[in-house]
Amino acid sequence: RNVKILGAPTDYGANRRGVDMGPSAIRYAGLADELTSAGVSVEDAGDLSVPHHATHDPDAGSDNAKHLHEVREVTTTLADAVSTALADGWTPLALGGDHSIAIGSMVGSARDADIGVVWFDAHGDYNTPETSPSGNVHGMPLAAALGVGDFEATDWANASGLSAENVAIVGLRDVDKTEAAAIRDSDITAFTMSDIDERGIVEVTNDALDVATDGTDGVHISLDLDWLDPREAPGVGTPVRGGATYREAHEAMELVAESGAMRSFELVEVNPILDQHNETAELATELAASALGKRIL
Ligand code: DIR
Ligand code: MN
Ligand code: MN
Ligand code: MN
Repeated sequence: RNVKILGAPTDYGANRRGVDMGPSAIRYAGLADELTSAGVSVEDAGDLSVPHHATHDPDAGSDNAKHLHEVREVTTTLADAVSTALADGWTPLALGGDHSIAIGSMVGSARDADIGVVWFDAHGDYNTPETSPSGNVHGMPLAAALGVGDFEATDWANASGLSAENVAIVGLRDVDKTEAAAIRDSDITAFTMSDIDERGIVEVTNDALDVATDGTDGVHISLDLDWLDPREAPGVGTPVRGGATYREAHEAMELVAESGAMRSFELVEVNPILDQHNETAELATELAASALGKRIL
């Protein structure tokens, strides 16, 4: 496999600063070497250009969807980079940045293909501007890509080759009230932490991969590091207790690799400012290696 690293150093979708340093933190943790040792050939395309905080238009967004104008710029840039990388035979690996970058990953990945998505996250990320209690777009990327609610009118945010029947969320444990109802009413398949407790990570991950591969050309894997328990991944903006363990996370990523279905990939929400000794970025690089085929023996 050939992997193209695309840095997306943005925090416009998040509730706090610092997540824009995620790409640097993940590179510093040794991502390229880790992937090379996993037998993957890697090219780092550097960071995409992201609107500068000092120069963006503060009036361009609204309280319902903060910095939506900047998110749109990042989305368009990343979507083009992802679809070009795919056309050139690469597996794109986007480094966030907050989870709003997933809009660009999905739009790009689904431009010339039907895709599924497996979304590893504590959160549903299915808010819309009208349901979001925070106005932060990192809580909305699945709704944006699927064209739900207000996002029906934002063509740039809709992933053409993606439908809700092929989306599986894994590890839910912190969902807003209206968002929970919307997820239940949608065609998304959602596996909560309780499902993992009851059925185990292997069954749940394989079910999620079945949902995402059913009738599609490939799968976008979105890994929000807050999927893991904060004991393993403290450097995230919205930590929630009771997340996936270190071993569960590796096992899930190994199953992703075994499925052979990965089309595109992203690591998001690593915030080194909130971290100690860059451990969340180090964990992200390890998990990326497992998802791309690294094995113990
Ligand atoms: C919350 C937090 N549901 C929101 N979302 C996060 O702002 O919509 N997603 N942190 O990863
Ligand atoms: Mn602003
Ligand atoms: Mn998320
Ligand atoms: Mn999250």
